[in-house]
Amino acid sequence: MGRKELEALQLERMKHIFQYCYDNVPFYHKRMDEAGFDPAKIRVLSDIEYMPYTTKEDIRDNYPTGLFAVPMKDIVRIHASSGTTGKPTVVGYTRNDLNNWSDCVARLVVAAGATSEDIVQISFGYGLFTGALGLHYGLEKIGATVIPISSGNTEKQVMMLNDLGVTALVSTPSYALYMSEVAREKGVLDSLKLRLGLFGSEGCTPEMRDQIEKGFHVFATDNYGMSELCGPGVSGECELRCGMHINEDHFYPELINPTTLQKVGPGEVGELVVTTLTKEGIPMLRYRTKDLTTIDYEPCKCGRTFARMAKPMGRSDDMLKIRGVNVFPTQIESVLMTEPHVGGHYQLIVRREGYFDTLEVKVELVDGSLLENYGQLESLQRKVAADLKSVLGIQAKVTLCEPKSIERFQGKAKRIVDLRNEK
Ligand code: DLL
Repeated sequence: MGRKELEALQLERMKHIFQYCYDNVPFYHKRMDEAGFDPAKIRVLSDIEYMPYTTKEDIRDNYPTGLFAVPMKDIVRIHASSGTTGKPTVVGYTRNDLNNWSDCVARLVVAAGATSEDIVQISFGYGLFTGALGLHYGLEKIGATVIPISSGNTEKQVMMLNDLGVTALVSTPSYALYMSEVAREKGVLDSLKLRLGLFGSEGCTPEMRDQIEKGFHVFATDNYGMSELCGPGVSGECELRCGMHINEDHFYPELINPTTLQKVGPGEVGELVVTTLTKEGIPMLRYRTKDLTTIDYEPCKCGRTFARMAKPMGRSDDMLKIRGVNVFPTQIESVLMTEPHVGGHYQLIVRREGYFDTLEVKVELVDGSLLENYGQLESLQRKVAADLKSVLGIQAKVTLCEPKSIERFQGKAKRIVDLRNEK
């Protein structure tokens, strides 16, 4: 679809969803009245800018189902995101929502190279998390063979990959890396038929992706989403891997400066704000995702015309402020992954010592015997610290650890340990 035609469709859907929210969700009704926003007066797409943003706090304040636009009898599925603090974010889907959701995911997995011939192992946790069932229905829709193994029991995961000739893997990138280590230990790495990785749900720098591809001999693709917007299915990479195509007929994206809340200029990094154009269960109007990215509206060389968002460089609330300097974990990951002597597992520990914030970067060595060679160890440590300093602008303590000494995760990796508020 050309941009003009797409924008006409977006406008039609935008008018509908704003009116629908005004009529069916008391929270939005009040918000629009307070802002003097009349949904009947939307004429052009940019009229959306008169509508206030919706935030995670708004969802929390209306816990559990206050933002639902339909009665529970029309909701056919509930999911929830765990959330690090307080109550989970509960989301509900109507029958139409589930259909649209699987369409969106189906598009993304096809763009990434999946086909009906693929045997796909889904190693996301099944349950309230949207990742597993989201990919599950999208992949079934394209006729792939789905193995709903869920996460955990990594040795069994590897056995199934091998025994069933699995060709595509769905997981977080960090879990894929861990699985590849176990596959190597079990001696099955070379007999696997795995060719495609459909990874998502957490950040993965291109450098980390290289490590996974080397570990598993797969073509690794990335897809993005969040529970509040449906789950996976918002955007994903095609085989050219030059940004994640946003399903713009269902999700209207904007980018804002998270501090000034103003729209950012073309090509600039901003916080992604999304309006769901078709969701019935729990529509989101101008939802602040907190994810920082850029958007490219040029059609892709693959032929798809949807805008492409860059891999999120981090979340605005994931950013570490250390001695006044903004540090993104992705910057650290990029530095670490280009050093061949260190592995893909790392941890960032932030402490307060006196009035000073300190950052310790713990990373595993590929070869543990280096720990016995003090000279080499020290020079590697100095090199990594210098590379980090030149990228971050601050000094970090680098601790090189034995292989397999850093905790592994079977879902999203928790790499930041911020001890600053602990006694
Ligand atoms: O993680 C949905 C999902 C599942 C997406 C499976 C893709 C695959 P939540 O648990 O609500 O939903 O977490 C959403 O995870 O705001 C991002 O910060 C982060 N995130 C998701 N996908 C990516 C990605 C799912 N590809 C939050 N790259 C989002 C970087 C990602 N971060």
